[in-house]
Amino acid sequence: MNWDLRTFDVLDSTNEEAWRLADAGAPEGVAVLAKSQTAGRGRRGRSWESPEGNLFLSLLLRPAVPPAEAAKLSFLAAVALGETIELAAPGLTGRVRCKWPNDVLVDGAKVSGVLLESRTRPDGALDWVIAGIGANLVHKPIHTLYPATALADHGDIHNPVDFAGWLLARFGYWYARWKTDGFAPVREAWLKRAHGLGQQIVVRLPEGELHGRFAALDDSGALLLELPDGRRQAITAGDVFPVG
Ligand code: BT5
Repeated sequence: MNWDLRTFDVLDSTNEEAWRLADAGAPEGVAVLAKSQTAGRGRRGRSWESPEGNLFLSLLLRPAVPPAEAAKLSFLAAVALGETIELAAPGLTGRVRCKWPNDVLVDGAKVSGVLLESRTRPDGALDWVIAGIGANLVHKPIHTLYPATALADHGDIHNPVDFAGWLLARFGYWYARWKTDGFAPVREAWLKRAHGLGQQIVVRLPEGELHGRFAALDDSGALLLELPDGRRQAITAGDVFPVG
């Protein structure tokens, strides 16, 4: 992939800028990097703390796949992020995990999140997908849904431009692989880093909580939760927490 990296000092949100560019017809490979964001966002209307020093990067992609396939790109982004963190901070090797569906953890605390947004055409075909990636290089928020960390807490100081370059290379590798070989190798790489696999978890959904064992990740990217009665339920969206 030949990335076209566009850098900004301040943006509302790199996803928002990538969205504007996509709607104006920008091609696949445009990457938007900002030093800070004034309206960084997470999933379901949540906000993403975005002070200068951290990474805020959004990738515009136009893969020729159905929308359900493109939804799996959050796993690809998490794998690429995990590898980039270990490249940037070799001392963290083995301590970087992927948390379903879209987070990367260091020593069990959230260092990074991925927000996928996409648009379909009136005929249902995918028009574009944006992979928005936030990584706490220097700063971490205090009051969060899930404990947070930053690479600097572990003694690893990196600037966002260098980190973005490494991440684009790893994402580009996995994106090419995904286009030729599909989701299976991405799924396998993600599972090697999966946080909580085989363990008891709580899944928080808008309509309530489900308790069970994180049994597997299926071919669609859904988390298979083994309920106390032994049935398996596929979870396609939600927030996962350890029990206790
Ligand atoms: C995510 O959402 O984890 C996706 C975050 C994606 C952010 C990137 S930055 C570049 C691009 N441009 C954007 O506007 N967004 C993307 P979610 O799983 O919903 O997690 C959001 C929750 O994480 C918040 O409700 C907070 O509790 C917590 N949080 C907020 N800022 C955080 C941070 N910097 N580090 C760790 N946790 C944070």
